[in-house]
Amino acid sequence: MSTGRKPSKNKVKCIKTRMKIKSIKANTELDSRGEWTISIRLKLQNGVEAITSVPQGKSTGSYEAAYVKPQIAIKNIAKIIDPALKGIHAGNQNLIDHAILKLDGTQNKSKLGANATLGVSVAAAKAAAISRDLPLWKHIAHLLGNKQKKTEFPKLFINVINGGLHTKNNLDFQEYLIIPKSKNIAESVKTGLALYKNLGEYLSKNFGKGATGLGDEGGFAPNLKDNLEPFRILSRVAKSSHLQNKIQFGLDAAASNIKKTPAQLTKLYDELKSKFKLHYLEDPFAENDFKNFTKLNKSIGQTTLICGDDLTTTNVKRMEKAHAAKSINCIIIKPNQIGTLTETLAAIEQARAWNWKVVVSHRSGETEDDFIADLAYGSSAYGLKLGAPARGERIAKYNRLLTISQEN
Ligand code: 2PG
Ligand code: MG
Repeated sequence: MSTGRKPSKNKVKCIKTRMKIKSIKANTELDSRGEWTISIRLKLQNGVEAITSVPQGKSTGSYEAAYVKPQIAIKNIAKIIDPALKGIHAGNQNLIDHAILKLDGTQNKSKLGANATLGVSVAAAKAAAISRDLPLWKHIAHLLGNKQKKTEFPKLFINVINGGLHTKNNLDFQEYLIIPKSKNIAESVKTGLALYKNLGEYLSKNFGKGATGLGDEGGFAPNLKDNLEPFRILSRVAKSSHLQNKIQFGLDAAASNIKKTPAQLTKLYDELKSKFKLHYLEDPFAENDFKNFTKLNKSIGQTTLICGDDLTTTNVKRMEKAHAAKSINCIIIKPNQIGTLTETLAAIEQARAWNWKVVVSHRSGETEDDFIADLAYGSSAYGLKLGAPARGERIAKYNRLLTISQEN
């Protein structure tokens, strides 16, 4: 999805000075699961317009900001947000987001809906970037006070085998990830693609054509003999593809949705760690189990990233709890878990101050909006979790990163 209409160079100066919000309208559209979500069209007085659309999770944490039904979000934007934000300068993200917070007035955006607030917040950033004639990632870097011209590309966290709530197979764990080692984006994409394609061949040859059906995030969704079998298969395929030195393995257990005890889970993680050198482990325990996160972080956190998603929900208050307990060394950032860009950037800054690795993430119900690619690159995130290189809504993020690499 494009970020909107781009002005010709000679109009840029005038456009920069007339960045006030003129109108904000929302509409329904479908996400990648065929469920209704919303898209937002924000216009500035200078004629620039930006469009954004909002993703939706399935394995959502209970501490995430609340969505409201699409029709209610649309009404809230028309009746409450649009009249209040008219005339505000789109470059003043802080002012916009604080105005939104004040209009909402709840702890978790339950009045306006985090789908409404995030859509407006991101659309304002997009419109400001267009007006400033900057790529969105650079505008985001400026919002973070980071003025350097070049930043590093995030590592790709590619979900190649799906389980849990994202499909209907027998795997308890939600996401089996490969992480190409390179930060050169074209090389990482090539490595990811090669492994994903060879994995498809392997599954179809060994388990029949039915094994190559896809889950919500584009990874294959076969029934396999146990929860560790995907890594045995991935190791074999990586070896036969001569990619074993070019990738690392990761897992999003999404353990809030798994009926296993912490002791059973810990046993599996120990095996994963020793047999497959697990580099990354997200939500290894349920969303309130800070204690077991802490134990695991203490035992393997030196060499494995122990990452909070449902545990922390991009929310600084939850992050403070995790920090005090030393539960994690890495955090998932999902803008829609908190509901404004300003709060998302605050979470990133806080994580960085604690030396946690930052992994920006998509949702399982995505749209073609490629905003998270700019967010990951503009904030110099360690990683971007973006699903398999299949299906348009995931490919949009890969392609945006490839485009950004040309903008440098
Ligand atoms: C997760 C996400 C994205 P969902 O758990 O990390 O991969 O899934 O959007 O369903 O919460
Ligand atoms: Mg997760």
